[in-house]
Amino acid sequence: MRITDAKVIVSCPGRNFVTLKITTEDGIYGLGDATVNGRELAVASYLSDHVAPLLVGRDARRIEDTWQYLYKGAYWRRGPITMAAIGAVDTALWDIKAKSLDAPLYQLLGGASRESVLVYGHASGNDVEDTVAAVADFAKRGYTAIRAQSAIPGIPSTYGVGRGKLYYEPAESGNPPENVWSSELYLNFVPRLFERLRKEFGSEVHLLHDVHHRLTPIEAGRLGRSLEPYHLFWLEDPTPAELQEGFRLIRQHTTTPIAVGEVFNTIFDCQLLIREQLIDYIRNAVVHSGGISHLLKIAHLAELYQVRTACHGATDLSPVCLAAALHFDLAVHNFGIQEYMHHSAETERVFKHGYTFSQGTMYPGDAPGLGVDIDEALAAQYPYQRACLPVNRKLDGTMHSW
Ligand code: EZ4
Ligand code: CO
Repeated sequence: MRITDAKVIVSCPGRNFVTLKITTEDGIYGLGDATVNGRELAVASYLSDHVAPLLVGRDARRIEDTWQYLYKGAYWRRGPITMAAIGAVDTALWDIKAKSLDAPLYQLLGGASRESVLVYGHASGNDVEDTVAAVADFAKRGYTAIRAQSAIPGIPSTYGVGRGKLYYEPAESGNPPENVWSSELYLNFVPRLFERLRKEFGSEVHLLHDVHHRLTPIEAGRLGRSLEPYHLFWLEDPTPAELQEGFRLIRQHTTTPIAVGEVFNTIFDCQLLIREQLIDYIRNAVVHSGGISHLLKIAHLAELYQVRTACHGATDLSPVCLAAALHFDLAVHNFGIQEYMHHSAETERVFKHGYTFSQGTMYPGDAPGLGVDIDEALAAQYPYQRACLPVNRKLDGTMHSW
């Protein structure tokens, strides 16, 4: 089954997406998401200039060999752009293989380990009471796991505070917007938010919170400890994770579960975090971590150490990526939870999908392959629009992690 075409589709139906479409000689095609938020054109060029010419003529059935060919063959290993490109190829080849066998992808990954996939949504507000109302709204929609973020009094802009109820899109057109940050104000505020949320919603609902890489390990330890009475499902990205050893310090100070990994590219970014049981949830995305093939290796390592999976699923991960994640989530034994942010109406029109949401869970559907398609003619009506993620400065102007 030779590959005859590998086409890169860049479009902006509500936001920018990069999609790879691989076609074979017998007419079967597969899709892969290659979107890296704010750096879309770099992956598009990597794919069309450097990868597509290598794919034409290859046997589409040889997924692992193609993965190793692109990874080892580039010489320059790892990195978000390379791994997103490899991830797109890998996902498209899994889609093709599953379609050619007339099976939904999860059947090729070992079959269903559960009936459906637990998901969480993002609730956010401009103050504590606004956030209480947003969490109530998600609970009413059937969510049993809800991430809560609130604007911090005294800081004009805060990560995670959405523009719409179901929709959170941090990228903005033009050059990066500048946010302002104070760890001191944040650390004093967040426990008050979760005290209020537990009072309102009781102990059953799963509450999550994303620190977005903004604290030092000891600050994260303090936050985790101060949130223990409110028993969070997890505290996400408490500190930048380039220094995996930093998480030892967090573990010494708190039993609040820790999740990390949405910016990771490979198993090498998390192998120490997993082997030392410094985290509870590993959040690598299908698109940014080399696709289904590499994510399975991470999940299998994590299983040995009782670390569960929790794929990144923000709005900038396309419906192709979400579908791939849902098949993976349904199949792997050590699945924990899946992030799910609704896509815009334009995105939903361009990407037709079989996955469904019901009562706080999702199901990938039983169509052959990923169960997702792209309307190329419609996608062409939404040309790329330059957009960037924000940057972040402390109150005194010092650059900080966004
Ligand atoms: O900021 O996907 O948990 N979700 C997140 C996301 C990320 C964006 C970056 O592109 O942290 O909202
Ligand atoms: Co996050």
